[in-house]
Amino acid sequence: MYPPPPPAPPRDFISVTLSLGDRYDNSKGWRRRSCWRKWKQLSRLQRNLALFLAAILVVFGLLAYLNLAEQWRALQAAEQLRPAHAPVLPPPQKANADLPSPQRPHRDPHYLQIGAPQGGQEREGALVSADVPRTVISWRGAVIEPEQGTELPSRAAGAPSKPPAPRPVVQDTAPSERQKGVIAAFLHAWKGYRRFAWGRDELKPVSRSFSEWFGLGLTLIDALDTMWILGLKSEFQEARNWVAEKLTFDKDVEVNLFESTIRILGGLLSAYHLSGDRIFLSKAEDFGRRLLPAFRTPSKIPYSDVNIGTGMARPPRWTSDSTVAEVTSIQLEFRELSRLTGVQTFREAAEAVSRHIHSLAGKKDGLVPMFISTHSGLFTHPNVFTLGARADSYYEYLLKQWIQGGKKETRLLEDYLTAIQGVKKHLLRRSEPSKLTFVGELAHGHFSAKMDHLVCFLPGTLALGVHHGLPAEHMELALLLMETCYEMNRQMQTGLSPEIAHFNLYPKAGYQDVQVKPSDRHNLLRPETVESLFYLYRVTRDRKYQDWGWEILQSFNKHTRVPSGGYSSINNVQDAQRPQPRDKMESFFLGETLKYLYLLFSEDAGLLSLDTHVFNTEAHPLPIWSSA
Ligand code: DMJ
Repeated sequence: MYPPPPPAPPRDFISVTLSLGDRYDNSKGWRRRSCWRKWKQLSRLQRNLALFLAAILVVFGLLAYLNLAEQWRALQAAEQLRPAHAPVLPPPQKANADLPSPQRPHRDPHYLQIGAPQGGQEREGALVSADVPRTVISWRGAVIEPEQGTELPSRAAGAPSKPPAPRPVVQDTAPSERQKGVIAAFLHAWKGYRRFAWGRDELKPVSRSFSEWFGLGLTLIDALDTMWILGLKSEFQEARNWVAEKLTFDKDVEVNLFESTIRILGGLLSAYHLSGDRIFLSKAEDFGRRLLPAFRTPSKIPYSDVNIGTGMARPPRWTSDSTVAEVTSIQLEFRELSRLTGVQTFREAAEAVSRHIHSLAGKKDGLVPMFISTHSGLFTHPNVFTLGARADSYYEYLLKQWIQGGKKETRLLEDYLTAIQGVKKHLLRRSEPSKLTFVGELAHGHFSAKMDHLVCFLPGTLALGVHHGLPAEHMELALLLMETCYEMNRQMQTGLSPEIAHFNLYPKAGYQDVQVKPSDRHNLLRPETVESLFYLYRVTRDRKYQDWGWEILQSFNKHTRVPSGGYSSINNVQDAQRPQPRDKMESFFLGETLKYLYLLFSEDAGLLSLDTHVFNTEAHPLPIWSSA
């Protein structure tokens, strides 16, 4: 006898029985009943499991659908910007085996030694070029989107015909003593760049080498118009020849859209404007085309970075957002490029951004947050407001675009006026003990008495607005802020401003108005204070502004000048004995700081008059259209 079978264990699984012999009845009623019966036979655990799996399937399905829809929208957006003509990049080539990586340009290649250009007076002692080619490496074949940075955007029907080559602009009178001081400083800086960093992005004056950021001769391009304005003809000609013979954008390199627009595009456009040499315009157009893929995003808010060889664009590595100041401070350059070339795509892409931001919610009395999503086109990290890093030139370009376009685009003026009211309402305070007016920051309703040196562009911009007919009360604020920016320099042992200042809000015995944290006490040779001094002098003709600028130039000479050539940013503005050079000369020292100093010391208000020119945020003068 067999023992009786044990009781059946509880069923923790789903069993499916295929009863092939059963009569097949395909009626809907039978199927419904059968399914229902099977469902009832399942244990509670099995039913819950099945429901859970079904829910997961629904969620995944929904996500996949949303993702597909997003990609479809992005494709349509890209389609609208896609140029009509065929790509003009050469076919892919093999990467040069000598290069450390075929994918990315290497930075700081200290092992490479380079020489000054042939034929100049600085050749003895110059290092010999290792002559490693770093040009076209290829685009990345199948890995990348097949959109090349050099595709030709279509010329919009009815685009204006090309304007005639501009008339050259130079100073007729001999330079003043102080202007000669600026020329000497420029030549000293140029000597270092020419000897140790020729054709490279930045000079490292202490180590007598160079650093690369984009690998596009950044300092040389940024300095072109300064040489023209300072009357340094042979230096300009030599640099011009480098642009004509050596500068190529056929490179697999990523550039930051904003930085390369204001420095390279702006530098080339103003060099063209001043000299009338078409090589600069043709380089500018080539470069501008390679930047356009950055605008191919779902929202048309551009990505921060774009590869000028492959046409691949992307957000920064640490976020999917772009910086508000960056996406709103490229319009002067793209609009001018459109005017000169007749290619409307440049203007349309850049203006779509400012129009979008004009109508965007999330501002506080005209003040904008610092970040914006390229995906949704909405501000992110809301309720944080500053006039410093990441927001600064948004305000500057509202005013300057309005001026550039002949004061017709009232939306820009309205946004600017509203924003200045917003600054007054939310960000202005006075410090103790000297009652300096400063611009602080607001984070979620909490005021911070912190002001970046970058904010020192504001007195100059306010004065520029007043010159163009904006309210006189803006000038009152400009005068007060100029005083503050000067004090940010004067109160330091070196006479040079720290990167960030904190202001005393309450009287404290023995405390000055300006306090500096150890992490903020560096100086990068930035231009903002002297930029504003230039505007203030043009508008008021008060010589104290020239004197203040002269003091600052002396401080640069005393604490940042490197004997073998060049100037270096420093680590500690509070230690005149040991300012600690950081071994880097930023390109804007030549592009902006020295140019504004030279113009500050000029008595000729007609030299790059504020009525005929507008300076981009890298100090490159562009014509005001009504006067072009
Ligand atoms: C420059 O590149 C420009 O002036 C920009 O607007 C801000 N940063 C530097 C100078 O400080």
